[in-house]
Amino acid sequence: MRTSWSALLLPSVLAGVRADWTSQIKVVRNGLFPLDLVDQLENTTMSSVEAYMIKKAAAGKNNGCTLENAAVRREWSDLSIAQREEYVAAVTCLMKLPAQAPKDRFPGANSRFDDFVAYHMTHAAELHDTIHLFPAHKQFLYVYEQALRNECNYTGYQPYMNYDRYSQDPIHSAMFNGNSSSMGGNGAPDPAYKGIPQSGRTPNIIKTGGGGGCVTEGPFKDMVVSLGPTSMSPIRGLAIPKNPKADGTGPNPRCLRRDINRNAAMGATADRAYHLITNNKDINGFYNELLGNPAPKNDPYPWGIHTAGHYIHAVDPGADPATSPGDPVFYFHHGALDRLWWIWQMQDPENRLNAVPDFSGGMPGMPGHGGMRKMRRAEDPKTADIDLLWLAPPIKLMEAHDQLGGNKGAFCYVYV
Ligand SMILES: *[C@@H]1O[C@H](CO)[C@@H](O)[C@H](O)[C@H]1NC(C)=O
Ligand SMILES: *[C@@H]1O[C@H](CO)[C@@H](O)[C@H](O)[C@H]1NC(C)=O
Ligand SMILES: *[C@@H]1O[C@H](CO)[C@@H](O)[C@H](O)[C@H]1NC(C)=O
Ligand SMILES: [Cu+2]
Repeated sequence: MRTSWSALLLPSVLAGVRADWTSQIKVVRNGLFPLDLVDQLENTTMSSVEAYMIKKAAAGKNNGCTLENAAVRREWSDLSIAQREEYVAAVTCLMKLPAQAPKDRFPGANSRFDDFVAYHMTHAAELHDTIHLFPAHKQFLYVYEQALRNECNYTGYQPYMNYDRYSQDPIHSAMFNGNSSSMGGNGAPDPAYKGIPQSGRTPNIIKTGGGGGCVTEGPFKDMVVSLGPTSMSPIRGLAIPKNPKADGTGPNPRCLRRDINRNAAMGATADRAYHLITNNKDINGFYNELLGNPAPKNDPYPWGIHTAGHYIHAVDPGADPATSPGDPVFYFHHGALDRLWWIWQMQDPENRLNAVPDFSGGMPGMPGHGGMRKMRRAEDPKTADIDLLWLAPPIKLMEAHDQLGGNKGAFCYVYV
C-alpha cells in the first residue's frame, strides 16, 4: 500500500518544493571566502537533496533522518575561533585517552587517537579497494567523530577542508598558520626533504614547500608520534627512526613532521573539484579522476585531488599511506573527499547513490597504493561489509553510501 500512497502523494509534495532547506539548516559562512564553483554547485544541489529527502520520508525510508535534525559538517574557516579551539582540544583529549587496540598486536598504540592509526595501517586493503574507498572512509570518519563527541565531549562535528581556500598560501591560512586556533603549523626546514615522488607524472615530484622537519608551532607541536613508519612510506633520507617492529606497529616516539605544501595544494583547487564532479557521469570515471588516473597532461599540478589533499601537509606520519591518520589533518582531507562524493551522488541520486566502481583496482594515484591492486579481489558489494574491529561493530558496505539516513539512520549529516 505504501507504494501507491507515495505515488499519489509525491507529485503534489514535490510540486510544493521551494528552497526551504535554508530554514532547516543553519548556514554560517566566513565572509573572507566568496562561494567557489563547488560551493555554488553544492548550494544549488541542496534543492535536489531536499526533494530526495521528501521522497525518502514519504516512502518511510529516511530512518528518522531529516534535514532539520541532520548534523552539519562545516568548513574549518566557517567555524568560529572558539569552535576551532574546541575541536583542537577534543583531538588533543583523544590523544591522551588510553588505547583500546590490542596491546600485544600494537605495542606502539598509545592512545585512542592511535587506535584509528592502528586500524588504518594494518587494514589498508579493507579501506582502499575500489568498492571500499568512499564508504569505508565515511564510516572511519564517522566513528572518529563519535569518539571526539562521546569520549571528549566535543559538541560540534568533524570539519572539512575546502582546499581552494588555502591552496594559494596554505602556510598563512587558518588551518596551518600555527596559532592556537589552527591545526598546527609547518615543519621546520629540513634540507634533506625533497618532496614526494610521483612516478608516471610530469612533473614527477611534488616538490618540497620548504618544510619537512618537526612542527614547532601550534596545538600539535608537542605531539608524540609513535606508530610507523611502514614500508609504504615514500619518505626517504630523513632522520626518522626505524620502527622496532617490521610492520611499524611498535613504539617509535618522535615528533610530528610536516611540509605545508603549496605545490600539492594547487592540485586540489575548486576548478579541478568542479571538473571532477561535473565531467564524470559514472563512478569509475569519478574514482579515477579523483585519484589522478590517468595522469593529467599539461598541468603543473597533475596529482589528482586525493593525492594533492594528502600532501598539503604530509611528511611523517602523514605521507605514509598506511599511517596517514596519524596527522589529525587526515580527517579534514577525507571529510573533503566525502563531501565531493556526496555532491557528485546528489547530481542524480536515483542512479548515483548506490553506484559502486565495477573494476578491481588500487590507488594508482599514491605511492605505495599500487601494491594494493592485487591485495583484495572486489567482493560483491551487496554482501560486503565494513568492519573496523576495535573501533566499531561491522556495518554493511551499502549502508555507508547514504549520509542522510544510512546505517539505520546513524549517518545523518550534511556538508555546508
Ligand atoms: C544558496 O541557495 C539558496 C536557496 O536555494 C539561495 O537563496 C541563496 O541565495 C544561495 N546562496 C548563494 C550564496 O548563492
Ligand atoms: C565529559 O563530560 C563528562 C560529564 O560532564 C565528564 O564526566 C567527563 O570527565 C568529560 N570527559 C572529558 C574527557 O573531559
Ligand atoms: C589565528 O588565525 C586566524 C586565521 O587567520 C585568525 O582569525 C585569528 O585571529 C588568529 N588568532 C590569533 C590568536 O592570532
Ligand atoms: Cu585511507
